[in-house]
Amino acid sequence: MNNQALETIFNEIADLLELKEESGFRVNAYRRVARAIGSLTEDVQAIADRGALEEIPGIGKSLAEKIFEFLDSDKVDFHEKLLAELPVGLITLARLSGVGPKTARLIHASLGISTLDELEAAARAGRLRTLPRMGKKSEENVLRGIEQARRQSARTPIGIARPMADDLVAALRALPQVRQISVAGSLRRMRDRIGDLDVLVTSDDPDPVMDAFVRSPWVLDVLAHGPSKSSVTLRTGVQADLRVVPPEAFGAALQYFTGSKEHNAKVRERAVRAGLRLNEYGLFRADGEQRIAAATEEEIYDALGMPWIPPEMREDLGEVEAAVAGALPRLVEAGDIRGDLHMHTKWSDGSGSAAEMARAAKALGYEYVCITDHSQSLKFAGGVPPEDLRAHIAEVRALSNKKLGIEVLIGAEVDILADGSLDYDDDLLAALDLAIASVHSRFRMTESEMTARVVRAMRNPYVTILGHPTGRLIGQRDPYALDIDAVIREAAATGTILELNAAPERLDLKDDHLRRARANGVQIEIGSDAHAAEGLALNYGIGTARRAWLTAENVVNALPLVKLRAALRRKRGG
Ligand code: DGT
Ligand code: CA
Ligand code: CA
Ligand code: ZN
Repeated sequence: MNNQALETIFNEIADLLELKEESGFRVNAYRRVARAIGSLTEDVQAIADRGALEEIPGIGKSLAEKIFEFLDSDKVDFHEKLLAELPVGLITLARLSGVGPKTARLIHASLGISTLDELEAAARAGRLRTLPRMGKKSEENVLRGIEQARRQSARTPIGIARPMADDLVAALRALPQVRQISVAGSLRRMRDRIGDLDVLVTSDDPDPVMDAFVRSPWVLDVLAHGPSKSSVTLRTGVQADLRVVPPEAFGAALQYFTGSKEHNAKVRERAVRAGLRLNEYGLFRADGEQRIAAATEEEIYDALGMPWIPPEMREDLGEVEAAVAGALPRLVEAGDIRGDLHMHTKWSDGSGSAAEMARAAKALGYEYVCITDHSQSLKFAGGVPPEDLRAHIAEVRALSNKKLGIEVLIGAEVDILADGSLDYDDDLLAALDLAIASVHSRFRMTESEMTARVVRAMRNPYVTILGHPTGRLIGQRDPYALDIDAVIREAAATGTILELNAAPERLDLKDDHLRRARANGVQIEIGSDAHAAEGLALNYGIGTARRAWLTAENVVNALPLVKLRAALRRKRGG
């Protein structure tokens, strides 16, 4: 849990510095380190013990000292000092759409406001309009921002929930009384936001398992404590349910607690029609106690005349009917992915070199990667000027496939400017293997303006991929106003590939949009958007793709290199 705590602290430092409007470089340095620590697979304590902290990308002497401080005292002095200056609640206020750091500080300094509730009361009472440059309209914007923030905070983004669940599972797995263990619920179905964590354990001796669970160090509050079910609130504010069943009922319980409720209702209906009864202990004859299936999910589905249905599909969106008809698609899986086409290096706001990213991708078993740094206008993210990009193209072309064991392509994540034109000339784009066009600025346009902007970019023959098409940050920023169906139609008409950005805070396009894209025959690129070697994982993206029933045929980076190159050239007519 050290890593998660440090990630939070460094992110809070970045937030507080941003609140103070300190230099973007400083803010970004802390964010980068937070991200690097968050993606480590080893505890920082172990790394510190080996004296290898400074080998973590982005960590120099002063950050290493802060980590030591934390390991010694559970605190970082610099963080505490910042918190003493500005209440942490202001971070939430500054993040509201319609507020921002300057206004948040002003509101705090002049009205003493530091929480959402206080801000809401002040806005409703018309007290915000007494401040300089604030009016009735800005009060309305603030109220809208508050409503949006409340709506989002009720569920936890999967990128935050999953690591918590993994820690919990690892701790429980170590108990001698635990036989099988699995996550269940919406987390197993890979939904992008999670209501609560569900963990299922089998054991012949549940009491010690439940005791260990409710006493674990990250539990804040125990809501229920019984032999088959316990519920707690974790220190992170997220609720977790643990259920313990006997080993012979594992499959039935896993099927039941994975849900969704709608999927289970559909499955139960089939059981009833076959004269059977299904619950968390097994599949039984309706007229007696005879158990037909219980140990594995496979045997339960099989007894109901279906193949096993992948958890990501269990939303009652036609999967039961497809399974019964023998028409379940073979969903894309990690092993189908041959490369990653979206990543940043230290040429813009990443922390590795092109060769380092390539080697890390090679270690994942990939055949190719594409380096896609930010374009010139994105100054705060180290956007690359055209002449530098020319030099990078030459450098990447000189990287040897033989030596690295992986093909390195060169592209760019090029900004879509406010009018839909691109941040590099066509000549330069033509010299790249691909261009991902993304919106990174001027989010507040009307739907028709934004749609026209994006569509114009897609009509450029050198725009290979539309990056993170809706711009959402799960739990932090709503998608911008965009007619997604018009964008999907345009993608189909122009042969533009749509991105499924696999960064856990984005997952953009989301499942529902991906289903519509698939129905329109649009190709999808699943890209990590990694900013360091550790960020190359695509697991959340693949889970999301599976929720949309995507197969390897729908995914452009499941193609072998030769076919990929052809696919990338298709839109250019070459
Ligand atoms: P969440 O937590 O809101 O993200 O969504 P889930 O799907 O994880 O829902 P949760 O945690 O309430 O329950 C986990 C699963 O357990 C759910 O998907 C289906 C099953 N389940 C829970 N309560 C009931 C119930 O009252 N009836 C049925 N049929 N299934 C239930
Ligand atoms: Ca749940
Ligand atoms: Ca639950
Ligand atoms: Zn981007």
